[in-house]
Amino acid sequence: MTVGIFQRTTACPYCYDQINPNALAVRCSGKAAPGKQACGEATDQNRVKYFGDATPVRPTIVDATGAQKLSRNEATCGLCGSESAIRVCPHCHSRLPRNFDSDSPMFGLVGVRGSGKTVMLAVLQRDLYTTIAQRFQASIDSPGGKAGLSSDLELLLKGMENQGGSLPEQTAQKSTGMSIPAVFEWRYAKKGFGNRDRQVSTIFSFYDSAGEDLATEDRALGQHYLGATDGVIILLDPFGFSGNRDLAVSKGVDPESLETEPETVLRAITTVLQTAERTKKNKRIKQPVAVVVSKIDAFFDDIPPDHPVRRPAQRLPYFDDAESRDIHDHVAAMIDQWGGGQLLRLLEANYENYRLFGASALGAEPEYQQLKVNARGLLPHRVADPLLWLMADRGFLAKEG
Ligand SMILES: Nc1nc2c(ncn2[C@@H]2O[C@H](COP(=O)(O)OP(=O)(O)O)[C@@H](O)[C@H]2O)c(=O)[nH]1
Ligand SMILES: [Mg+2]
Ligand SMILES: [Zn+2]
Ligand SMILES: [Zn+2]
Repeated sequence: MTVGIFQRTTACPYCYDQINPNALAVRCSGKAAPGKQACGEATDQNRVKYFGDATPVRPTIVDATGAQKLSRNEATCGLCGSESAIRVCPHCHSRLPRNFDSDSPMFGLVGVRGSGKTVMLAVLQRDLYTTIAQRFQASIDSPGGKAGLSSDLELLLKGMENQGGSLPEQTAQKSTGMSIPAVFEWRYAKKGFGNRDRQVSTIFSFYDSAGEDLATEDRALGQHYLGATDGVIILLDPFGFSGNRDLAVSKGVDPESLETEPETVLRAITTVLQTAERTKKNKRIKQPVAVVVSKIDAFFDDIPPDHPVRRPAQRLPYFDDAESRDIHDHVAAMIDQWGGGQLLRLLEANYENYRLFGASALGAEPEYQQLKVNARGLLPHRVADPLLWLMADRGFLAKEG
């Protein structure tokens, strides 16, 4: 028996469980039929179980036996008669974007504690809504509303932008469940044959892990997350390389954040990815992996000013692959110089499709111990490049060069 298109499953961008986009749960809209009392809002046990979220919401629609009605589009509430097209994940009850289907790729972000994930995500979120949306004439928004990580990131960004901007505190390891990831839907008109536009859409989901979730024994969540992704962004802390250790300490970087070397982190992530993908012996990991050296601003002095690693990102509505390969080569040389030759060989041996990037969320060095943004303010540098590469790699964005 072949599995038809209607049975195809894909990961929920919120809980990463496999779900069938043609059999989703539906939340009552509360627009009751005449003469009926609309369903009220109450704590949803699935939301509590998955995210510890007790926000009152209307119930999901059930049939006469009490089982959730599963639908491709809409359903009628048996209790209040309201028709609803509010599609939610049958497991975690998160609202799914209208265009959610089995082709929606999922991208993830991982990195060890202190590598700059939280700062990067906060800046990337703003970049997506502003410069990136403009550059690609795209409409980018957050379909689930701005709950969870999305709203946290917005607050953190504000804190960084304020006078005497403060950097986020260390992201806490979740004791139970996970926090709600930041989910984005990106829609735009893609130039088709004969210059005819076609509306295309993709969804991506970023989960801000505490880092040690992925690089230690407790790998279950990491496994679940990376098993669902179609591409991964790995953040590497340049200060973690043996050759930069003294420099980092002299700058006042927290020595605790330098304990795990990038190579150790990559080894752990590689194991998680191999397990998640069930990579066969002597085969390489298939997911495209963008390996990003964060905090590249701290090394700007070592890079010629006219080199693409230091030049601001393009404003043209396509991904410049030639420039990106140029950056890749330069970053590889820098990593090698910092004592990371082994890491480069690890990448080459285990990944079918990877690309190196240099990015900086802050753009200028902070006061590391005081957790203060540089007095020049936030100057993000190439934070969207890895995501754009992943999208271009899937043919979702135009690629040139
Ligand atoms: N120089 C520089 N330092 C950064 C940058 N981003 C983060 N950092 C430093 O790295 C620390 C940890 O960042 P954070 O985002 O909390 O890391 P996370 O643990 O991976 O979430 C910050 O407090 C900063 O000191 C950057 O773009 N440039
Ligand atoms: Mg963090
Ligand atoms: Zn879900
Ligand atoms: Zn109802």
